[in-house]
Amino acid sequence: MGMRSVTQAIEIDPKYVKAYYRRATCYLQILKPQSAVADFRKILTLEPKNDTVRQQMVATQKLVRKIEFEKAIEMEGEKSPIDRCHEIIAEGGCDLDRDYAGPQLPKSEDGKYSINKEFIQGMIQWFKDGKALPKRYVWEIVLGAHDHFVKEKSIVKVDVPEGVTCDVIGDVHGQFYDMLHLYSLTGEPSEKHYLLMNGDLVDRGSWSVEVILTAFAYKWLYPKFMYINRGNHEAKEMNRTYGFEGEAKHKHGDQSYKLFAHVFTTLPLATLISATKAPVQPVKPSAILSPEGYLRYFVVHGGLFSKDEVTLDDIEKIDRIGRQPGQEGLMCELLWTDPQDLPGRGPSKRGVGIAFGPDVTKRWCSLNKVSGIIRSHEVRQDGYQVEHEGLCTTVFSAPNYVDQAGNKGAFISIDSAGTQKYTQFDAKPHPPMKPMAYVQGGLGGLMM
Ligand SMILES: [Mn+2]
Repeated sequence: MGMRSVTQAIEIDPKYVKAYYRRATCYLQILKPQSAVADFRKILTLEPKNDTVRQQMVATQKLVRKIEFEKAIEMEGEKSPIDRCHEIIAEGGCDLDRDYAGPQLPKSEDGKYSINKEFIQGMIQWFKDGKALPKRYVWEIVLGAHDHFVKEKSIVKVDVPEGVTCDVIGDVHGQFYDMLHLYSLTGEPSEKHYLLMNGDLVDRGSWSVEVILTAFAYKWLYPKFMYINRGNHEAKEMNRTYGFEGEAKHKHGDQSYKLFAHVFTTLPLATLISATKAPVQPVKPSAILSPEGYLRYFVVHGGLFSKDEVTLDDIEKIDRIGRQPGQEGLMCELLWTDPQDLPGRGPSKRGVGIAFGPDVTKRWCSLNKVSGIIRSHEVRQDGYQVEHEGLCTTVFSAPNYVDQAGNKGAFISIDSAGTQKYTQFDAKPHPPMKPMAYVQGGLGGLMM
């Protein structure tokens, strides 16, 4: 039941407890905890002895207070987490633990860390053994990746030269064991093989820290072979609700979470992947090619916009660093919108952004000379789905999403002629830890 139908159910029967409960859950999911509290309270007037609901109301009230508190701190203008981490490191406040016995980052004579392939392979094994990196290494990896993200534009332009392929990966959502399986299929990033992860690496799955550290470590090592777009879950208000904040603080402390949250704002918002030679297969007369006559794809987590005239230049100019996507505007729409079958635009089923029809996609691709869009953000049973007359493809890479959707994962390989190849894969077993295990206040079960 969606928000509109539960509200109708309440109007028909104002004592319909289940409908209030369902609506409270909807409010939590669309990040309106204040409204959820009101519905919980209504249930308690009808069922004063419902302790589960009472606990959920108390946890939600705590969440509301926490959000207000954090807003107040933001107004006071806290120091940048990047500067603060550098400061703590310089003061000797984040040295390596003496008894640490895991993989070692190379260190130069002047005490600066760098990264190599052996470290990443050792780190992945270390994670598989259920172990954590020392906080210093976490910071070095996140700061190392950050230095590359801040240099990238809000839309990154990647050309695929002869002999190279670029694989586009959709949502991973903290499913570390599935991501390792996926990497075994794609291969790791290299000069012959680029990877683009299209957002929503974190939240829901309970190994989000391991997922994001692995991706960031590759970005640090191979800035020109590894690319990461921001998803709507690389954002503070989502991480607070869907587990990453709790997980990061639990594993590496408050300052580490602040660092992650800031670096998420430096992730680019979209990537334009361009072929560098003519299409090999004859393309349809209606195919849209770049000004040079090549195929090129606009890769973004959510999708297109509430208005038609948005250009690639407009996206490049978005001032993203330090900013959250919010509830409206270009950044919000890039990260949140979904395609719909009907022409035109419709309301979002999520309560944020809009839904865009096949005609909207066609007009936008023609305006920008883009051959198609590749987006993620929604589970698909086959791991991918081609819609909007071939102009809009969804790719999703979390198989058996949150341990219950039963879907396949998929990724898309693009070669130097712009040919797309889809590969599907199934879920792999993981250690016995439920999704959303780190959601604060025991609200995880409500968010599934
Ligand atoms: Mn998403």
